[in-house]
Amino acid sequence: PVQRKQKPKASTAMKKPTALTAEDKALRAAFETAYERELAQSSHGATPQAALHAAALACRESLARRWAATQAQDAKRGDKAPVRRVHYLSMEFLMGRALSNALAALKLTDPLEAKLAEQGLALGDVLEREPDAALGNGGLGRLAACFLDSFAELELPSFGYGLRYRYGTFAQVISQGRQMEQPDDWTRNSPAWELPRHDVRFNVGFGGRVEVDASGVRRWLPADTIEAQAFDFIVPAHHSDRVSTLRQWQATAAPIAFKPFCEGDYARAARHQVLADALNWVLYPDDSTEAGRELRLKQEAFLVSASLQDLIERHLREFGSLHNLGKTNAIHLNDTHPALAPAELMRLLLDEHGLGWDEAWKITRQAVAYTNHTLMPEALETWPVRMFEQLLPRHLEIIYEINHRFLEELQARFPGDHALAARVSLIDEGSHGGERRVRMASLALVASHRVNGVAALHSELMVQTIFADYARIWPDRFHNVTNGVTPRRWLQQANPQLSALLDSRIGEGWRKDLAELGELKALAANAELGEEFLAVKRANKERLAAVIRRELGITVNVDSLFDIQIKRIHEYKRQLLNLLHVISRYQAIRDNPDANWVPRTVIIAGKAASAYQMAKSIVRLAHDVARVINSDPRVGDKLKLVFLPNYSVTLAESIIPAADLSEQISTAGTEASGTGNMKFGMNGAVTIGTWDGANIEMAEAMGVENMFVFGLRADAVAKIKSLGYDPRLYVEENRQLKRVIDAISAGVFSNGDTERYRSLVDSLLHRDVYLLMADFADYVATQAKVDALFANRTAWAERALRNIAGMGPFSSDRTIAEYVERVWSVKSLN
Ligand code: NBG
Repeated sequence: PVQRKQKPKASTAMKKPTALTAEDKALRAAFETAYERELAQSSHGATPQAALHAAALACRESLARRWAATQAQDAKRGDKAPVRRVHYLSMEFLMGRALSNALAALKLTDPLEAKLAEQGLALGDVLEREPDAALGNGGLGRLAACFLDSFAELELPSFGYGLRYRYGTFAQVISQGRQMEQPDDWTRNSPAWELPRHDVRFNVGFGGRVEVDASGVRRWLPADTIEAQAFDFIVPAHHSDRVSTLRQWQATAAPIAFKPFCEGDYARAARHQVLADALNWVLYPDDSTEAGRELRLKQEAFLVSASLQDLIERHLREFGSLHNLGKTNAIHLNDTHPALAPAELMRLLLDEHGLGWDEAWKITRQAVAYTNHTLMPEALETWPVRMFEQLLPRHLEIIYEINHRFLEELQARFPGDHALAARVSLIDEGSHGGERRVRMASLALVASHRVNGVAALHSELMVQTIFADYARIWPDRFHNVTNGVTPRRWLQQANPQLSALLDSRIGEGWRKDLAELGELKALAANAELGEEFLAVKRANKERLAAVIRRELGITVNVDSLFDIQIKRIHEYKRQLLNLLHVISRYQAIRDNPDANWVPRTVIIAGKAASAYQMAKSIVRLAHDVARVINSDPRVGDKLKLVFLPNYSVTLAESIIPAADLSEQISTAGTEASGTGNMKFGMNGAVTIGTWDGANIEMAEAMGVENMFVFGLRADAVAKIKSLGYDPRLYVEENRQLKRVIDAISAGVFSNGDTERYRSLVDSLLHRDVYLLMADFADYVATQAKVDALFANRTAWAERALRNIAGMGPFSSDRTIAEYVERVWSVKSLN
């Protein structure tokens, strides 16, 4: 049961010992036994690594029991349940660490700490050893991980489905200011979190041909089959015994071929093994290159096929028939990566289970829904028809048939509009001289009963731009569900001191229902609370400063304003604009070192996709600028620039609680939502941001006067571009900006090397696709307002508290509740 809020009078946060139920005690005892049993198997005794392993296995045992109970409950729901079982298909799940979350959910943190103390170990040292499961690139993958947390919390019958990559997203190493990528061998030392399901295996076919028998029935004869085996990652709820599941598929190697082996042809004997292994090797660190595209398509097909076979098997076990599959199951496509799902579902229903086209299509349309996560047109996946012919010939036939029926319907509704048909067809006919390609977004759109964007502005622009034609065809299909993040990980666990402070003022209810943060609004002007908030913030900043010192040997002033931008490095996110501001501030400080500067520490972290040269150049510039500024004695601690390498979920958990200022400065209309913005907000950072993505809804929720908003809005951006944007005009007009650009060009930060940033500067001066030049002046002026507010402690604290107070709507629990209401409930089918 959740503790309702009780408001202590005292201003100090008191830790109440929570009463243990009989069940809690039993769980504790089971945990301790399991922990000791596992630890006894360590060859080196109670090392932190062994303790981590034992604790993870002991937690897993309890979670496995909860898992079985959850499944048993769900299996009994029958086909009258108002909410369908959700199958969330995603190529990325950015889970981070799991142990501390599991301990918190199971209320086992204290018992483990006590056990460890007996062994002379500290909990922190043990938790530190867990590697991040970094099976995602950025926001999209982390969102999926937050959703699993909310699935459990909201007791939603569900499965997340992904691939069990052997290597997560690459490890970023900085060498002489440059990013290098190294494989991230996350399973090597990982505690045995996952439950291997030896009995859950499915075959997935590739290649071959389609045969038609005498009665006209089509049969796919794949050339290769690879077996998928399930590994479950169990995610506990915090306020009930329910769990959710991330089921990840691993390609298991078929045995060696015996004949070639006997003939001494080992390569051929092991061909299947290499094929299988390669499927699982790597999460693509890069969403923009052509490299390995065939393997990527295979990965997508593998994920989709294994997951849907699993779904069908479960469904048949529960109901014995497929006719109600769409009414009892939702299949959610996290972006277009799993968009093969409707084609594969059709194939399974038609070819393997003998349904007719109309019934199979009806079921598919009921089940499938799709979320779009970006407006960048280059991110809309397409695959050469040729590749489909080779790898997935039966799927291609089905896609042709879906397309044929769709275009016929279209012809009836919009007679003669051939241009429309060509634009929306599932097949791009290669009209621009290219090869014919399958458009995955079109497949997702045609097959889905609901399609959504991830923030209000994004959903609006989605139907006005990339999906305008489809929105005209099916206006009711499109809607919005604004993203959210799990407050368990991002506030409760990342920031225990702030959490305790919140408990002391508004009670503990926010831990279950984040909307209760709204109660803080009435207290925001309370000076005493403000001071306590600042003390918590300072402690968090000290911790981060220690990380910076350890990682980089840089000492930062914890009383300076911590100004932080952490996210994938991308031109549209405009880390470069941030750097331009830093350079300009540096120049101003050098001009006038004795002025009353508000000291600042600018912190950046993020990975650049390995083939994305411009992003890598921005990483390098950050290092070059940091080297010059940080070693300039005239600057001292008035300004420091820090690039923290190898950004990860875990690093974010220590950075975010320490932030004063959150940089959310994408060109308006480009950031679909953003979720970092929300994590910062709930940790009491003030946002400087553009009118973009979820920044807008955050501003509205907290009162726009509490955010530092700057820059052109999306409509102005579109207008300026249509009128013919010339970045040079802005540079000519603005001395400060010109001086910044000139310094980069002249090699001030590159030891006199005037070539290093030539193409970066050229692109700013001649194209500036993301309008940095146009937004620079307003950005710098707004940063000056930030300084002024920060100089006033009480005013700053009040502002930060108002930010927290406004963050209630940005829990992923609210997001998932909306998906249930609008997409996954049975009612949404009508
Ligand atoms: C990202 C967007 C973010 C958004 C997350 C989660 C992709 C393709 N998209 O703005 O860039 O917050 O998705 O929806 O990674």
